[in-house]
Parts: sequence; structure tokens; C-alpha cells
Amino acid sequence: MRIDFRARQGGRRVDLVLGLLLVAGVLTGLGANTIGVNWPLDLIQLHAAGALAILLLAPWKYVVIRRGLRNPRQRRPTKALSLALLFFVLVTIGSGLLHSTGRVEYVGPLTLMQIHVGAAVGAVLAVAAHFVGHWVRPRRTDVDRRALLRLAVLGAGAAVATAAWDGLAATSRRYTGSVPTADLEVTSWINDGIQRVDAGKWSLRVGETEFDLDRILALPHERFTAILDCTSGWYSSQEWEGVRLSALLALAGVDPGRSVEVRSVTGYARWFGGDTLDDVWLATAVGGRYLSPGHGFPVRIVAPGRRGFWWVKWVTSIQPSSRPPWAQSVFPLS
Ligand SMILES: Nc1nc2c(c(=O)[nH]1)N[C@H]1C(S)=C(S)[C@@H](COP(=O)(O)O)O[C@H]1N2
Ligand SMILES: [Mo]
Repeated sequence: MRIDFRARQGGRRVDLVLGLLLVAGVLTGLGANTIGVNWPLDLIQLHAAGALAILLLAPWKYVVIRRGLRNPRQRRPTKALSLALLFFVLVTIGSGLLHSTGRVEYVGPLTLMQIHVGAAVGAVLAVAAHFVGHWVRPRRTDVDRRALLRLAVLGAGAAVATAAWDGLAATSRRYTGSVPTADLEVTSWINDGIQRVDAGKWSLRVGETEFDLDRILALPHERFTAILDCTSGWYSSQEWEGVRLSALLALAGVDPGRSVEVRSVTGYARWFGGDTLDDVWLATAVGGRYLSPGHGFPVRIVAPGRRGFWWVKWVTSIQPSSRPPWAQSVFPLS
């Protein structure tokens, strides 16, 4: 009786730490991918360290799981849930580590990132269901000196494992977790197909002013380098040519006010704050050539420092808007 209790006690602590690591993994992953800021404490490095800490705990968890599966008093749904959780966690960590090597992008029709995020969502749901079954409540006695010491050892182990992984297997990633590619890939957010825009029929409406392509191309362009960093996990540095939105709006006599809505021929749209338009560009060329249809011909947004989904392709309308830029979904919805 007593031995059994102690064994469960040990399992409890492992579960608690694993639970905390999962939460930390979700937060650092979401943070790196959505906010994507260059903090001194690299979110994606913490993300990797959390994953490796989970793997380091695996032998202990294995003992607990095996005991649970052999326990005839455990109900079958509970066992199935444990196995589902194990599966999701392993797929999440495996796909994340594989992505960090920069060698694989697709598995079948899915990107590694889609598998990674999908499995993580599955793991979170399984953990939630797990806790509904038996809620692990932290106790005061969980944090005695020995427990803290073990936690420190785990932290040090995870740090060493992360450094080793970075040195041996992983490629250099941005702080967003994205891996480098030499060429831009043709990507869409959800399912916008490549548009083959007829330059003769196309025009760009800025406020009340219509620009045809010749008029846009005649504007003084600047050349600059910017990194496109797609949330599907790659980035590419290219040389762009374009006009600042602030300059374009001034030319059209438009006062942006709160924001401008930039809309694609497909209906895809983002709102940019009126005070950010010096750093948002309408680009007509990349790598010394006009944009290809896949990359947004005839004009697209280039927004250095913002994730790829801001870089609206096949732009046809730029309109002042009373909508504050924070009043749009964090990610596009279509
Ligand atoms: N109209 C439109 N523009 C779009 C998208 C889209 O789906 N529709 N996808 C965005 C996303 S998610 C990215 S990463 C970049 C990809 O640009 P690229 O195909 O030139 O690499 O375009 C952005 N612009
Ligand atoms: Mo993207």
C-alpha cells in the first residue's frame, strides 16, 4: 500500500513537470510564430529546450505509463487517452526537431509545420481530457529541496541537449524558428490560387486615384533587402524594388488616418497602421526582375519585419480606413 503510494507520488511529479513543459512549449511556440520578436532570450531556443526536456523525462514517464497500462483497474478509455497523448507529443516533438534541421519541408501533402501544429493541438486536447479525468493539483510538498535540485539538473540537461542539437543537427534558424531558403517559395495563406493578372486590364486604386501599371513603374523606386518569413517555417532574404506606401499615398493626396486597407484582387486584405507606412512598400520587382505571377505580379506588399501573411500579393486597392489595425484578426481568416 505504502510503496504503491510512493510510486504514484513520483508519477505525479513527473506529470506536473511534463504538464508545465507542455504549457511552456505552447506559449513559446505561439509567441515565436505570432509575435516573432527578436528578444535577447530566444523564444525558439526555449521552445527547443522545452521539447528536449520532455524527451529527457521520457524514461521516467515510460515507467509510469507501463505501470498504468498493466494496471487492470485502469479503464480502457483512460489507457487509450494516455496512448493518444503519447502519440501526439512524440509527433509534435519529432516534427519540430525534423523541421529545425531544415532538410524536410513536406510529408506527403502536409508541411511539417502543419503536422507540428496539428499534433500540438491534439496533445493539448488530450492533456485537457486527461486532467478532467484526474486533476493533478500541485502540493506544497512537491517543491522540496530534492525536487528543486532535480529540476535544476533537468534544466541543465535540456540546455546541454539544445546546444548539442544546435551544433550537430539543426540549421541556423531565425528567432521565429524559420529555416533559410535561397529562393522564395510560392505560398498562399490558405487557398488563394496564383493569379495571372492581365497588366492591361489591371489598375490600382489609391483613395480616389487610379494608377495603371505604367504610372506605378514610372514612380521613383528604391532598392532594399528584406526577409520574407512565412509562418509555414521558412525565410528568404531578397532584394526588392518598390515605393513606400507613405509616398504613394501622399502622391494620391490620401491622408491614411488610422489605417489603410490593402486588398488583393482575390479579396485577401490586411490593415496597416497609418503611422507605419514609411516601412511598408509596394514592390514591383524582386532580384532585379518584375514579380512573377506566383509572387504577386504586378504589385505586392513588402513589409520588412512582419510575417509573410502581411505581404499581400496582386494588390488592387489601397484605401484609408477608420479601423484601428489591432481590430483585425491576428492571422488572416481567409
Ligand atoms: N493575396 C494573397 N497574398 C498573400 C497570401 C495569400 O494567400 N493571398 N499569402 C501570404 C503569405 S502567408 C505569404 S508567406 C506570402 C508568400 O509570398 P511568396 O509566395 O511570394 O513567397 O504571401 C502573402 N501574400
Ligand atoms: Mo505564409
